[in-house]
Amino acid sequence: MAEAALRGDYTRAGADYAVEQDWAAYTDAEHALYRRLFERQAKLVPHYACPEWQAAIAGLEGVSEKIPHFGRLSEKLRRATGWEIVPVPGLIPDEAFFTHLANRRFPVTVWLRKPEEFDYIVEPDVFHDFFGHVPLLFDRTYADHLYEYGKGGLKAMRLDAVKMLARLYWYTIEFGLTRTKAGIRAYGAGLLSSGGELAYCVDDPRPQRRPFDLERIMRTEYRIDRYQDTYFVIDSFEHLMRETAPDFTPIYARLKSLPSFRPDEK
Ligand code: HBI
Ligand code: FE
Repeated sequence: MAEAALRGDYTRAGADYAVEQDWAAYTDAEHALYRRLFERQAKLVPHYACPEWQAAIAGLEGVSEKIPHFGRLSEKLRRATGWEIVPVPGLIPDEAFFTHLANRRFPVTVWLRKPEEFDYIVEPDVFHDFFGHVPLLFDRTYADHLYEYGKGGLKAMRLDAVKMLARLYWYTIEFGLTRTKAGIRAYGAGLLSSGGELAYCVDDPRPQRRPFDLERIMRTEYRIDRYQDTYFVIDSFEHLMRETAPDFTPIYARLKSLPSFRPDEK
């Protein structure tokens, strides 16, 4: 991980890359920017977020006015699904990331974007990580999948297959869509926290929406700097859990020698 290119303060991070959140250090201006981000998404999520995300955010008080206090959130989260939040300076190396997930800890970045990054940010900040990822950790099936994903990540490192597994994370946890009784909805954190892509991923006719297909996902490249050309749609978190239950070792072995697909490939 080229930490030099990252903006967070890694100097006080522990071996597991955990830092203190230092909630008192957030300024009123930062809380106000966070509130504006929250208010923008609050208009969109009733129409585009999956029901599980909506149910979870409704149960979290005080998270719309100020940057959430991770310690208080973790107390609630532990009681719900046994997960907790680990404050981190930003992106952390794969092994640390997978190890946290495999111990039911979700890394949440402690810093907030700058006002000029209101519409787009490259690295995940506290708004992306909290608003996009944390509510679904209150859903038992989703949380169990992420726990399995973390253990699978450590195994993928041993098998030199992290690139394929990272695509699974990208097309589910970050940019996944799900069927619901009311139609297709977003559950991916990159979608839920995005001012523009949240409506685009459901409404726009340009991107293709493919049924969840593990091997296709593992072979499909992705771009981090633009809206997705392809979304994969699960039927439910139980469906995602079932589809990713098998041992990936033989799949990695088979896919390793096959060409990948461009993000927009039909
Ligand atoms: N670190 N803080 C943080 N958040 C992530 O989502 C993250 C990471 N490090 C590695 C990583 N994601 C990817 O390698 C995985 O998605 C595979
Ligand atoms: Fe994310």
